[in-house]
Amino acid sequence: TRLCVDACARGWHEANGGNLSYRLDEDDLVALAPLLEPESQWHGLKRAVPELAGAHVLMSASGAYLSNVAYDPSHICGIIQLDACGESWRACWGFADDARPSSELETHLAAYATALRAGDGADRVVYHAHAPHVIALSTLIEPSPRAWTRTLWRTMTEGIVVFPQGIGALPWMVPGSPELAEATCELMAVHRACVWTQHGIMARAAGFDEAFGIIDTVEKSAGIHLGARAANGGAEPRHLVSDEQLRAICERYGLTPNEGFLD
Ligand code: 2HA
Ligand code: ZN
Repeated sequence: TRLCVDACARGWHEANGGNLSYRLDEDDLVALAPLLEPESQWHGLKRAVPELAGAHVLMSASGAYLSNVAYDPSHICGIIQLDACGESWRACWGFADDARPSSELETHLAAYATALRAGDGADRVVYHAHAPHVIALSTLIEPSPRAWTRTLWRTMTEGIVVFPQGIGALPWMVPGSPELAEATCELMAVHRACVWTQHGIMARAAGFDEAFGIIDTVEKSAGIHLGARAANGGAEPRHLVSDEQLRAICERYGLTPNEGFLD
């Protein structure tokens, strides 16, 4: 709820833009057991996620306004359970009045599967936001992980501290499509966040604060870059953090940066 309120106040979720999910842990399941009433009907997934066999996931609903989460949680989101093979899901709580999980459900599930395969099993939150400066910058720079990572790392010192593995970036793709899910997950095996050109950004993290924090840092540095560029007549700003300085930050804070993005 806190994340949704903060993110909506920042203008990241116009209308039904964006979506959010949380993979429940054992303690959550014990606490919520009295509330869970599985429906009998199972729904097949286009792409199976065997890594998530039997998992329960809280997911925002299709068409739901995230700004309403605090007032009307059982319509705005719901909990699904995956079957023992990770091939289909059924609703266990919420999704009142025939609401359905977000169109990005398969992207979220694939992101959890990717995190588990990458050894980041602690990642329990996947979050997608229509962050305006990210979208604006995506109309100016090429959709490559290297271009995005270097632009942001060199604009604001904190960038490499928050996302030392860099960020992913994809060219424009149809929202909610299996192609977008597939391409996002490939990049999110390495990066915790992935930019969707002219659309927004998706992140995976251990908790809600971390997921919000990654997107907030990317969004803030994208905004600073745009402002600096505009103040410089549209040209690339002249005084950016150097590769030597980026390495010095990593040394000081014991970070292992993605070497492919340093010169
Ligand atoms: O929830 O943001 O990408 C609507 C969307 C789809
Ligand atoms: Zn979106």
